[in-house]
Amino acid sequence: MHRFSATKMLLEHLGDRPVVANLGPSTDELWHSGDRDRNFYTYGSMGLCSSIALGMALSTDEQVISLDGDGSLLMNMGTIGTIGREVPSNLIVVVWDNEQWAQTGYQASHTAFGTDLEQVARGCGIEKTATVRDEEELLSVFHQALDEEGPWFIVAKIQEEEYLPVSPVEPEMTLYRFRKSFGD
Ligand SMILES: Cc1ncc(C[n+]2csc(CCOP(=O)(O)OP(=O)(O)O)c2C)c(N)n1
Ligand SMILES: [Mg+2]
Repeated sequence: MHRFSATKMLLEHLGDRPVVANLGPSTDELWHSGDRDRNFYTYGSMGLCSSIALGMALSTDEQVISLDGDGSLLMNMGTIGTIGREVPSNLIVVVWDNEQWAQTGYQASHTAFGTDLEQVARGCGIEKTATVRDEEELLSVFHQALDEEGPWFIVAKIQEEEYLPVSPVEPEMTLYRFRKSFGD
């Protein structure tokens, strides 16, 4: 499974729901899949994608989707514990797990050596979890996540492919329009 194709697929099915993307290629590929007011790009903020999505989920009744990365989550694994503690029923975390810190030179991450982020989530009390390896499985569990209360934690195993151009995201502007999309 490739992240860009899978991101496009998820965007086609998630309607108007807010999406937070991990820094680097996850953000670039979300932008290339379709820039929208409700995309929140986390350039530079390694490890904070699911933390930001958690804060949003606790502040709105809408379902919030986090498109995180294995390396970033490994760096801030406490986020998973906090999700397990707060149990936000409207949070869906998808982890693009390429078993690498890809953007900085494809260094193998812990998930290439046996760390199982789904089991970490379960150990933190998150009951709705899955690990998927192709788009069909991902779409099936994603629909379940949209239909059933969460929090959901879905590890999507992916293979890296050539990067798309860096998206021309201007952080202040995207933050402004993202906030505005929630109304007053
Ligand atoms: C605090 C901090 N440390 C290091 C970096 C450099 N850095 C940027 S992206 C990245 C790798 C992120 O890995 P992952 O979340 O798995 O995403 P991938 O690149 O594999 O898509 C690193 C180490 C950073 N931006 N911030
Ligand atoms: Mg990675």
